[in-house]
Amino acid sequence: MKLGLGIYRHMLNDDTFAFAVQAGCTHVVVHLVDYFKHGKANPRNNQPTGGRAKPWGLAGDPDQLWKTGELIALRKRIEAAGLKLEAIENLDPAHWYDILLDGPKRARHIQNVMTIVRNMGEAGISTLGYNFSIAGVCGRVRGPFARGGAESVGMDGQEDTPIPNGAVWNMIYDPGAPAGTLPSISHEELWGRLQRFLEEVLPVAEQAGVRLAAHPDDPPTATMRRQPRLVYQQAMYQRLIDTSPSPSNTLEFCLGTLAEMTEGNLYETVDRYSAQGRIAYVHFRNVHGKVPYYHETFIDDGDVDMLRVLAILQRNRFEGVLIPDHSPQMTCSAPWHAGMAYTLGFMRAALLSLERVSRLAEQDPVFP
Ligand SMILES: [Mn+2]
Repeated sequence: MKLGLGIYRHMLNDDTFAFAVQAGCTHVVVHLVDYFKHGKANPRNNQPTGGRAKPWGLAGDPDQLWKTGELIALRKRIEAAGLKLEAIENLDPAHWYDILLDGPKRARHIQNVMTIVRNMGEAGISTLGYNFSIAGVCGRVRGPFARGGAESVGMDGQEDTPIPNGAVWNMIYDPGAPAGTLPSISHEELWGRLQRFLEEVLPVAEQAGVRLAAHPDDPPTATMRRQPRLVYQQAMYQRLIDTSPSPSNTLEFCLGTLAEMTEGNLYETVDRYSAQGRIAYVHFRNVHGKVPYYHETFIDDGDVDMLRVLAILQRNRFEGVLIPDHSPQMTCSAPWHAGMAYTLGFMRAALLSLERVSRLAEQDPVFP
């Protein structure tokens, strides 16, 4: 298994790359969507926290798709810093909102995603994380919930505020949209939209050598803002896998989100999906509680035995990248960096000790 860091768009610079190398990372996952643009709900020195129903900000330019040349330039900058670019995480709502909404621009948006996937393949970037969600990440509260009063995020009850027209995935794609809110749809309707999307895009992805990696719904409630969620229980990932046997149909396996779900045994779930070889990369995060009442914790301080999770992944020969998902903000002048460094140090020690134990066990059959 390999250690990586997820980097937000506004932090894609040499200082962040150096920070990743210093913390023992060999890989990075990058966000090209700027979640922090014109949004008052998201402080730029934290994960995008949003509010219960406050948008993260404005989506990008609908006519500016990520081009092969700029993707190659980014990959080379990252490689020059001594790292590998493992994945791009999340599509820009501006490029694909009518796929999620089944709107009039759907055909063009399918072409957009195909173009992005082809450009990624040409640029040598093999994984695209996505989140097939209408409401996106929302319904969350922020507070001193983690050990020692560290600021973290969580949920404090169901969120049913409807989504205004012109917004999807918790970002605004059309600031001039008429007043009103998005009508609710059924779970089956949303599954149908995902299935059509995968049927159309997976063949192109396969040909381009790119994996699409699906994040589960975060927070994983059955509905959010009166819209259905797709993967809000651990067993529901199987339906997504079973949608297509394509090797490009993979998972962005978010342990924190899976742990927030109300049903299932997380260790069995990690075993089940890692044994199928469909995990593209892992979001490594710990939480306390379940939806709709949970909060994010320090990596060693939540409900999940993260060492046991790693041991299961190793047993099933998962060889991909693990990145810290979010960490509580630590009390110092660099709260995000300190939280990440703490998580990465924990992960690095855990991976080294797993490796050591398996080597010792090979040398000495009675060990430990
Ligand atoms: Mn995640």
